[in-house]
Amino acid sequence: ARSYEYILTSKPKPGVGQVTLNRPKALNALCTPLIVELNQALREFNSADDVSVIIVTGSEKAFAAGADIKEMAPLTFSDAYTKSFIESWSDLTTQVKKPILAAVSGHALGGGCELAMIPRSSSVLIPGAGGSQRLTRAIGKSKAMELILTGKSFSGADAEKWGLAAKTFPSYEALMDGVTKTAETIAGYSKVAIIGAKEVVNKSQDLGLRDGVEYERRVFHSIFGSQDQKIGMKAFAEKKKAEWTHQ
Ligand code: CO8
Repeated sequence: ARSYEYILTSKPKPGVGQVTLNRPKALNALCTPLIVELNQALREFNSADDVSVIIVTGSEKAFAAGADIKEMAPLTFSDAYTKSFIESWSDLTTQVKKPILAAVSGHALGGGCELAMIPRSSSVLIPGAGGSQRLTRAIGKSKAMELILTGKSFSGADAEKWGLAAKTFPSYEALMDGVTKTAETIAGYSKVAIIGAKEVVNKSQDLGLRDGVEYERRVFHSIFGSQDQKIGMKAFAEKKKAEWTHQ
């Protein structure tokens, strides 16, 4: 495996790739080189034949304490604007077709929370990595407005209650165990199907209902062009376990 400065990569289970943010001294603050490495690792897992699903996690103490305030402090408008500061973050969400599970423990602040959605506005900034758009779609306008304007922190239990997080766990060990099991379940399916499923769910965020349903149907139709559709349906009829070719 390639060696990185700010992240670690591993394959904890068959079909599962994991990126662990590893900048403990800064509580995983998201400096630009970290985002570049994260992009690189995600791109590699995205194209790796032996990976179906990706876990992104931090440490027990911090998922990520937000954008790197020390990097941003001296930044001028012209630097930020002309060098498209933050734009590399978009790669994270647009270029990865395989499902990503965020395993979040400890601080997930500002850009760290934006990364996990895949807010805390503190005293200086507004969300810059899509948080105002994604959070509002995820939990509704009034709750998002309250959180973004007050910069109030919230717990994992709140995140689950609002539908921002899929699940909460009582401890860090339970979190990592639970997320790995979920990843294994996903990795047990055909890669063609899970990538299609992620694509159609994400489309629901951009399209109106009628277009979204049509889009889903087109992707559904296209699945009939895969080997795994034949394999899966034949296995069902024969009451056997499907042996996916991921083709
Ligand atoms: N950036 C840079 N360094 C950080 C950051 C950060 N966001 N957070 C923590 N650190 C550093 C500290 O400076 C400290 O370094 P050092 O030891 O060299 O002084 C080290 O990490 C440990 O931090 P603390 O000593 O403060 O640890 P505590 O346990 O006392 O406190 C907290 C933990 C509560 C997380 C505290 O560190 C904190 O409040 N951090 C800032 C959190 C924050 O405001 N985050 C939002 C940043 S702005 C943002 O993300 C907006 C999104 C913009 C768009 C996204 C694209 C980038």
